[in-house]
Amino acid sequence: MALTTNKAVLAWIDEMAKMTQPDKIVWIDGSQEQIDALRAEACSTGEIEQLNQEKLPGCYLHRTAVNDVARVEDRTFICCRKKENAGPTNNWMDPQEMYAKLNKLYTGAMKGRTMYVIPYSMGVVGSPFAKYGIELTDSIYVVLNMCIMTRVGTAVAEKLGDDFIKGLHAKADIDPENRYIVHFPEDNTIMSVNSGYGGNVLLGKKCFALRIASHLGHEQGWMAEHMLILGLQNPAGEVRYLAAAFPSACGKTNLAMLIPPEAYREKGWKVWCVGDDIAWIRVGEDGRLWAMNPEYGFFGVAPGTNVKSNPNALASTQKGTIFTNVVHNLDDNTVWWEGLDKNPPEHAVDWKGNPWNGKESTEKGAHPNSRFTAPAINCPCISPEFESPKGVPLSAIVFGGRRAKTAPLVYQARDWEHGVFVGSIMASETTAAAAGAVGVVRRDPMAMLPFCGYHMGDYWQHWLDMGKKVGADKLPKIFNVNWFRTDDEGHFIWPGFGDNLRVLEWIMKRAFDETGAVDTAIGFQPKAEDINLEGLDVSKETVEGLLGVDKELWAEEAKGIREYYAKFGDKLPKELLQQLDTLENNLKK
Ligand code: GTP
Ligand code: SPV
Ligand code: MN
Repeated sequence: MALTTNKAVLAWIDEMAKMTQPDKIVWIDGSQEQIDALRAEACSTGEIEQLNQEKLPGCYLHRTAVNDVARVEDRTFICCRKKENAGPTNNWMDPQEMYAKLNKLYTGAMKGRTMYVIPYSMGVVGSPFAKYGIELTDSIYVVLNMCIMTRVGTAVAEKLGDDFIKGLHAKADIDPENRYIVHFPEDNTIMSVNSGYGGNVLLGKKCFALRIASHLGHEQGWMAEHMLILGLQNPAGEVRYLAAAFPSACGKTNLAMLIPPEAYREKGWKVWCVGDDIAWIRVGEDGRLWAMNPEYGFFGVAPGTNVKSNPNALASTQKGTIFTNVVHNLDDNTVWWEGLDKNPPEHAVDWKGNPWNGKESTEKGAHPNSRFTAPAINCPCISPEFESPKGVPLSAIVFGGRRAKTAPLVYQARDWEHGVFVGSIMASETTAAAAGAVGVVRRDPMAMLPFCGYHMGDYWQHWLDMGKKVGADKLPKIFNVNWFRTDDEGHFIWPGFGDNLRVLEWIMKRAFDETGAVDTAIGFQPKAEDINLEGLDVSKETVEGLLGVDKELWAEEAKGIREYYAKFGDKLPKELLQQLDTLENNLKK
């Protein structure tokens, strides 16, 4: 039975059903009974497998098709009416042409199948900042994931207005040649076909909460960003908040749930996780920038997650979690992935569904982009502000990427404008989170290259405009970090993970004018002795090296930035070009 009487909603569902021709339409009410029934049905068809319910209650395993394991950026489109509004960083096609193309792929795609209608909310249901959507899908896996990642069901259906975001997903034949992830920002519509992988099919996440939402934010004066949000509690008991943008698989989940080194814990330092992937940022009543996490769960990278690197993430996955493309340990019906421990199972099934012996195989058992979908409330350090509708006030914004060389451990932008420049010139090595080559350095402004739903030049201007609106005295301070510098043998020099708190401490002190800095060619930097190394086997000289700015490498970098900026033509804000001139002049000094 339909959960709403909203005519616009019902008419759209009717239209989509006529095209896709499902046997049945089922509304998702969010009840535990319905979730249990869907889990049972998906287990009976092999779509998911129930794991050891004593060790991992409510946990399930799923494997995607082997050709369908990551976001597909070259098949992701922004279809606004004017090509120029999508900009040089997005794929574009004329909306009418794209609708016609998709229509063919969707026609009859749900024959013999069930269409599930998922009413979901991004943000706390009923809060002024929540936005609602409906995802239509023929995948129970998608339904179960959406029930973890977003707030789903009857309460949302009651709130649906005519401005709800429409999402249609059909697995079709999982045909990579006909896979499309398409956004029509002017129609509040998302269409995804021929995939079953997370970022391509959980339409509330990257499609809505970033691509569609960034477009809405541009029109309405707020921001949707690819950022974690955390609260840093200091020994005085104060909690100060920051948001950080790192590209996919570059450490957001890990930083958001960080456990401080022992010497810090003893003094009372603690990190509270508000969000690990997406931040919606607005000007609050006090005139400051406030960030809220529109999601309800974590879709986190499994490999590398262990009791040492991220115990809070691991704890989050011990109940009510769906694992995708990890190793199935047949001995005790649990899961495993590279980097979980040094004890891979011998009797196991790998992510492709083949028998796998972890002691003998030279092949990876879990896909490098294998993931867990875990309820946020499972996280031991989830912030008391997680369900606060207005979010938390930001004292700092941090950008960062994965750079073997060039980018130092940390530096601070001189002011907001410089900070926007610092975000715009971000570059990072590509990871397994997107299909294609891994380890190639590319520009990824604000970690939004794959997620900005409009012209990147307009997006940078929007950042500058937000800064003017808030004003210097109330703006968060902007920083850049890099945990990934390597030595000549390719090993990471900085220990990372929990020890990143040592850098966050400096960042927050700077944000509150509690410590000094050195003015360098690229911005403000700490002296090596300003980074607390208590209890850490890293020398001051090593930190000096990590903070070092190689002027030759940076001059090369500046050249690359100038070439990159040229792509944006008239839409490149002149302030950013001036910042680039300043950088080049500083490097010559
Ligand atoms: P998305 O979910 O794709 O947006 O990724 P994310 O930014 O949340 O990245 P995540 O925290 O899942 O980390 C991705 C990979 O980077 C994992 O394999 C981590 O083990 C590794 N990683 C995270 N933080 C650090 C760090 O401080 N140092 C090093 N060397 N590796 C890290
Ligand atoms: C990312 O790729 O940045 C992710 C995973 O967070 S996905 O949901 O696939 O986009
Ligand atoms: Mn992400």
